[in-house]
Amino acid sequence: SEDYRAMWQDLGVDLEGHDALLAVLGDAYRDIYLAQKNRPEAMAYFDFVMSEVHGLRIKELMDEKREGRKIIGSYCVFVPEEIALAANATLVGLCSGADFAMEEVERLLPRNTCALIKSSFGFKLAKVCPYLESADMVVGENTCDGKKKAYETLGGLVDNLYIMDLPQVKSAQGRELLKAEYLRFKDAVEVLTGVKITAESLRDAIVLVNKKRAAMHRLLALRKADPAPISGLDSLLANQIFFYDNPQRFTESVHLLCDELEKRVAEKRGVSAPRTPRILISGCPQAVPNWKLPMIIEGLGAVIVGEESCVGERGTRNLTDESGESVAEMMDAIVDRYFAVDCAIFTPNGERRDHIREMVESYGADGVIHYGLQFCQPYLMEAVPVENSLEEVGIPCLRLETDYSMEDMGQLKTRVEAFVEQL
Ligand code: BJ8
Repeated sequence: SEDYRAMWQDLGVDLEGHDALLAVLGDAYRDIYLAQKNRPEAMAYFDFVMSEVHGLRIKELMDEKREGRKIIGSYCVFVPEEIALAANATLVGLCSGADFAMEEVERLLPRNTCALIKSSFGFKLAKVCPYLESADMVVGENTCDGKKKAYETLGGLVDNLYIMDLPQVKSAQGRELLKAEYLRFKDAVEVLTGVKITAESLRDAIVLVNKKRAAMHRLLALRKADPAPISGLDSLLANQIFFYDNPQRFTESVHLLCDELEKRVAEKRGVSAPRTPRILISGCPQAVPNWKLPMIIEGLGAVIVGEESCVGERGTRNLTDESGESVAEMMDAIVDRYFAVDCAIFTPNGERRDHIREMVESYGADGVIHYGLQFCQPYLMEAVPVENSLEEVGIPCLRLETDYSMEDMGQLKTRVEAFVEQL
């Protein structure tokens, strides 16, 4: 609408590039999502959110800003939403799931940089992400080498970039570092918003985010059923929208979806026939609108029953303890909760292999497809030990390496097809 165009323009969004992005996004959504069969009716809410991804949700954020709230953008699940919420800020995930302005990007970053990092630069350089443009603070975290070095350059493009250091080892010293960084982040957010976090506001925030995660846990549990009541594509969409929707409304919508899925499970109705080959995806995050791999897998007649990913169960697995009474106690609980995230930037990272095996078992997966983005050292390096650990328990694993382009579609299809046939 005209109102949205004016809003985007006020934000400094490049309207022409943005039109092009929305057109591609709309087409992809129609071809990949709306073309699916047997979708739950409650997915209508998520379709609506996607159709308004740069419209209504941005308008809501602008309304929040007018009321004095601040918007914080994040690229990683290590940035605690609880701290932002408790200080009267809204946290949004900055998605980075599509190639954009690649020529300009490659003038700043080496060609052999992962697609996710390139994408985050592309959205900034082309000024096509209203979330990024509306953010009062953008948090970059020292995770993989690619991201931490890229943020040095991004600092020259984003004037409110805040860098959070992260440990690499799950030791007592590692935990101390994470705690110090979360306390420093809390101070920075309080300065940004001018609102001091209290025990009450922090508890409310912890409860709110826990509810959002618990709703996702309910969704995940329903996917254990055979036939699976929901496609991997639709579940991935919920996991993606998790990062930028209004938390309360998102939680309610996931529960409505689960109510419907519960009925499906009771009636043994699924998105596909019983005993359809069940796949667990494991690896790099799949940010909006990166739907390439699930589109291929489910297009070949398999069903994805879980995502071992930050846009998935690695991101939502644990709840934060709600019993702390002081801000200090609750900050400790937050540190404990996030310190358990088994990202491949940690060494050693055996928990991730254990989690993958647990997930295979609980979701009844027949095989694992390891999704590695090209040039992503942490996940590509871990792919081999992941495969070996699955081999020990007789679970086949297909290691894929890809990017956001569509050039390898044919090759990927051939490999996934051969893999699915052997299951
Ligand atoms: S907690 S997975 S969201 S860092 S794909 S940019 S690792 S080269 S995204 Fe991540 Fe946080 Fe970890 Fe999760 Fe680097 Fe690999 Fe690119 Fe990656």
